[in-house]
Amino acid sequence: MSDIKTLGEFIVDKQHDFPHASGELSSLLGSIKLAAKIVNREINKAGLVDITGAIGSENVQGEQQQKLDVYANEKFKAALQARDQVCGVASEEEDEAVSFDSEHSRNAKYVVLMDPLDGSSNIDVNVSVGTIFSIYRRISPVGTLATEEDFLQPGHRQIAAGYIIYGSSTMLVYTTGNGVHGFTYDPSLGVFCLSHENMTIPDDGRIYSINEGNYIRFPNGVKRYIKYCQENVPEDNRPYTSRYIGSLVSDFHRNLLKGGIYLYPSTASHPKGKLRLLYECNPMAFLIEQAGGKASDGCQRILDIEPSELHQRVPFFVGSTSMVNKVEEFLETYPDND
Ligand code: AHM
Ligand code: MG
Repeated sequence: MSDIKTLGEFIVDKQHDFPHASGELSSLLGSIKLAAKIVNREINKAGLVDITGAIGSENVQGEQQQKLDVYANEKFKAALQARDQVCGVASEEEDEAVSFDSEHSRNAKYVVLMDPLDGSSNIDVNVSVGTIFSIYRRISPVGTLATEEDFLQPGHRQIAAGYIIYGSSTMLVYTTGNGVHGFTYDPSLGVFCLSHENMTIPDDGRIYSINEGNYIRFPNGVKRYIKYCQENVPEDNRPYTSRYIGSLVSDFHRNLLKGGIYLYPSTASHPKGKLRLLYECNPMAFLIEQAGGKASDGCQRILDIEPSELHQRVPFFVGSTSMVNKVEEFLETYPDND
């Protein structure tokens, strides 16, 4: 029992690692932890109560909102608003960023960007989904309402990021820039327990994750890379294994543990890629770099991209460093107009 370390204890222990050690970030992470437990409870009984399926509305990006998307969004927003550290949130499920308007919210120092339930189309078929979050220090003066510039910061300014995976077990994985740490939820105790300290991704891997149904409209370099993955070169561990769940958090988590690459390039239906820079790609990029891997849009480091809009999309290549380097090499060698 004495060997068990809870997320709460770990955060307090590591408080000196936080760039702005004051306990505020610990408290903020505490509210994410609480919302995660509530959402986890609901997901676990998804087949039993009337919580699966579409709600009949679309988000600003024209996607069908699922009941659980909306539920998770409300729970995370409420948990973040309830404490005094967050002045505003931006979410995949909100058209605009939300500035919290109360005296203590105006005095708060942080903004949170999140995808409250990523991969939610998988809920109805009992496949793992996740929550992704990203935390920045605000730019606007304390004492005022959060403004757009607080949310449109490049990823290298993140001070914390993480995800919760609601899988065969539920895990919370986060970084504050001092390594990546994973906690498994023990439902009997109601606590997240440290299970994966200092997670690192192998420099090379043999798993590639991509929706190959879109192959015909992929950029040339990606097509060539897929063929490269499939070639029979045993001394190079090829052919690689293809694994695609269609739930970013799950695909990312597996590749982080085993080594591999996740790719979502531009496609016919998503010419700029499908995944959102601010609350999907940036937090995953921060995590992967902290774990020793790499994240790129094909030619540029994800964390260096200057965002121009809240729901901006980018092509996304993330995982083992050698594999991401290889894709970049293919994209450069085989441009689309050759
Ligand atoms: P969502 O935020 O609407 O759930 O979309 C993001 C999800 C990712 O989790 C997943 O990797 C990807 O979309 C799957 O897309 P596709 O079905 O086009 O392969
Ligand atoms: Mg999403």
